[in-house]
Amino acid sequence: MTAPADYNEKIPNNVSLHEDRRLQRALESWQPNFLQWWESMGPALPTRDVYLRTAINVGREGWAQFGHVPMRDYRWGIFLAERDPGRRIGFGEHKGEPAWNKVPGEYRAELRRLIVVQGDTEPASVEQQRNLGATAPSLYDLRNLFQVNVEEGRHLWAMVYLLHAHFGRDGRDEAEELLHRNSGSAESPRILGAFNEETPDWLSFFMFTYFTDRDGKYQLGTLKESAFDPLSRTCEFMLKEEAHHMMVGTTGIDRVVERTAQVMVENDTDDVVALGAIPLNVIQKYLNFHYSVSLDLFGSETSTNVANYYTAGLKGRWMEDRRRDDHKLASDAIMVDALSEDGEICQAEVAALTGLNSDLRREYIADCETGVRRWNKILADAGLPQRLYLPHVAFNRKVGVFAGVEASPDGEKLSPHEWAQRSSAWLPTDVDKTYVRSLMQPVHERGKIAAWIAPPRHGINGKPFDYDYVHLS
Ligand code: BYC
Repeated sequence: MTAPADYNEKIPNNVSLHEDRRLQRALESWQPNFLQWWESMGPALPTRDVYLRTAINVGREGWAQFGHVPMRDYRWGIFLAERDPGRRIGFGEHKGEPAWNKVPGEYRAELRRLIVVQGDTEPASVEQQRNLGATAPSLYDLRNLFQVNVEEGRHLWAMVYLLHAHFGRDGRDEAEELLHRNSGSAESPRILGAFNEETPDWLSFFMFTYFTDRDGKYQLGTLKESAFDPLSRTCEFMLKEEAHHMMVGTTGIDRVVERTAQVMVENDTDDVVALGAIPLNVIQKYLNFHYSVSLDLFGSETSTNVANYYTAGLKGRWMEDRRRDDHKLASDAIMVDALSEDGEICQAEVAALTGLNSDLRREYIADCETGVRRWNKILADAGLPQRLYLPHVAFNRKVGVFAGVEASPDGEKLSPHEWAQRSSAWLPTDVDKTYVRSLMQPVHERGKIAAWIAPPRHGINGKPFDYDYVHLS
């Protein structure tokens, strides 16, 4: 059984932290550094309090409590999903053996690496979103931004707990480093590419929460399968929080598309620039950018790292227990994206183990398509013929087999010269970005909303749209 959440402690937790004084002291000495980081790199807009959800236990029902809280007093805690004492490893060469509660010496470096990479993305996203509060389209959206931010902060705590509890001095050093690397920094950038990009406007924010947070969902889904039970339980609970981030992205883009469609129909024009909405081709360009940098987050099409992670039992597949195979994959094959000898985009058969990044990316792509269908339904319902689409997997890639080639969103291979001439039709230009930014005038008045986005269908936790979600200071 998991201990009930203890809220009397300095660090709320359900891991009986008080029973391990050394660990508790180590985490309590990391806490002021975290708070200092939050003050200097977290949300810049000054607020008195925000209507936030706080995790209070991990049970199926009632795990969250809602209320107005000053953000600096948010109770970032350590919560692991309930322990199943009989859990067995579901894949790899240790399949069928009891799950591990301690890190096996031979896998220490790999596990630490996975936890550090995961941990690094969490504060990175908070840094990327630091200045968005100043241009929020409504108090509802402002509140959602801050909710995402505090939960990414909690996810950092989740990874730091694992590092402190299971990796000794190296783990503590890594936990410090997580606060020292910064998104976009020239000297010490965040580890993965997408987390060094800017999130300068709310269209980018919604695209980020749709496409990049969704990579988080899939990566956490594979780590939830891990033989290392504390990592598995941590990720399981993080996934519950992640669902809200998905909702913010999906409905955020819904509402942008809805407003654009409305302005197009009312004025019988595609050119909505003078009318204060975001043109569909600009929405498509932002989509192209965020989707392609998020595809990079899955690593190379073939990777011995991922084969080793799987065989060792550290990182499984999405929905591992629903797969109908031997969960070892030693003699299986898989088709992956590739370049032929003459450089054409094609498919190649590789060992299933080395192709696991491709397997996960494929699951992710299928999920991304559901969003596009939703947005196209909004356009169809408005009576418009235009449609959004996901660009080809080779488009604008910086990691993996397509990093060395240029391709159009249709998957046509281009010479560097053609790419230079045509890419401004597919990726946001300075003009597009300047226009989108010009729309980002803050609407911090209760019940009001900016003109470039439709209001949401529902408020948060049963509250209406015009609820006082945020009190500014
Ligand atoms: N940028 O063998 P390869 C989230 C590195 S998002 C820069 O193909 P592998 C969130 C790679 O590390 C989820 N470098 O890669 C979302 C390796 O370097 P080393 C985050 C990259 O290991 C929104 C080398 O290239 N979690 O939670 O099979 C808001 C060779 O690559 C990139 C995870 O990613 C890149 N894009 O797989 C908040 C889960 N891609 O080790 C939060 C943990 C690869 O040779 N991470 N490299 O120095 C992993 O499972 C794997 O490390 C990766 C890559 C999936 C990232």
